[in-house]
Amino acid sequence: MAATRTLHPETMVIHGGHVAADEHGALVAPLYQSSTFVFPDAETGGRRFAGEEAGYMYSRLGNPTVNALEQRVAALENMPAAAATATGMGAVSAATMAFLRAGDHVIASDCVYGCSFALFSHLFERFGVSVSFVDMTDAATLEAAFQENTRVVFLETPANPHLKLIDLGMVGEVCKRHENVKMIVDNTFMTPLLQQPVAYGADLVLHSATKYLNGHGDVVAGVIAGSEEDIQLIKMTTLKDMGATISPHDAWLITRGLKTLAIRMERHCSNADKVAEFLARHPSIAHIYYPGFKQHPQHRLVGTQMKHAGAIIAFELHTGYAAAVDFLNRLQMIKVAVSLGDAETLIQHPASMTHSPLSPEARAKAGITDGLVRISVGLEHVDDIINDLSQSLAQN
Ligand code: 3LM
Repeated sequence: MAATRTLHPETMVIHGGHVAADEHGALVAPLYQSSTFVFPDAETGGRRFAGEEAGYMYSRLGNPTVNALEQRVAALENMPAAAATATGMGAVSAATMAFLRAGDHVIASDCVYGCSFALFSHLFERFGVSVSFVDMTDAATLEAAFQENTRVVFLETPANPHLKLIDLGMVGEVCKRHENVKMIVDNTFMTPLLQQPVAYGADLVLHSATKYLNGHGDVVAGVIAGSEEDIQLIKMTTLKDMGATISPHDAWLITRGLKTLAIRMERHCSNADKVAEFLARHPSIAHIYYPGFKQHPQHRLVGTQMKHAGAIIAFELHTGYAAAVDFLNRLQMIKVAVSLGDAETLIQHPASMTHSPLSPEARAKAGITDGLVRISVGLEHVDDIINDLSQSLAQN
């Protein structure tokens, strides 16, 4: 493991972490599609369950193929350990709930993915955990939100759907002033290649691996990276007992997808720069949200905490909801679908899709208007993406 840390990220996506060799010398780590593992004798089984001896027992508790993925992501996030999960929401729920009990308090950034918002605001409340959604672009606002019982600070940067950025170093500094607080960062939009939250004090970094990490639109999954102690706690409590465990087959597919992450991100990002420029110049576009532009309020974080602005763009048409829907319906190549980070360019309407779990008031507070559209720029030739957008906008 230590040696892989010295490799470049482009190499780490291929070689990072320990991936078990098989007895035949296969290049690709085998897929252990097995629910359970046979013990050489009953005493060994007992010792493994007692935690006295290392070894696999049952795939909800651990699996070699899953472990290979976990080690690779841990190496990429520059963290000692990782836990793969069945979905990104499995990662969000397992990572947060492992550190919470009734009476505790969570601070979450005021713009997060719709189901994270729903988990925090609806489900947590039922279990006696209170949540403050705050604007984390301001250190004083964040500091003022702390209570004696705050145990988790959760944020996304760039935020889904409109790419607000949060200064991770500032949040890390504020969190350090408080005891017993876990800083948890959802790094889905960036990938570990564009942003490494551990460098700024994050305790846990998680992903919807459904998105860029897998990158091929054929898996729903998540992953959490952190210290050995925190990851062990998550694996042995919220993951083991609530059961959002990833299937070995999905873990194998993600390990495969990861190999091309670096070259995919290069193309996603260069395409996004050109698509953003096209949209910004188009007369039908009222407002564009893209961290790569100087006008973006937190643009200073691009090139510092982020290596690139990423490949998600949000924009508003002059004419609101009806025009946004008509615009989506006229697209020919670009797919109208939620999710992001796939080879295909995907476009969606946050207010009625990804962020529909928020009430209209909560959406307004988070700045998600009815005219907002979010595009995940794919890997196609950029001219084909722009031509499709152009033909649909021309009819606006
Ligand atoms: C989406 N997002 O289209 P899964 N964290 C972030 C995310 O964007 C997501 C998750 C966690 C979208 C999914 S909406 C019905 C489709 C920043 C997912 C949750 O559980 O793997 O979907 O990840 O924005």
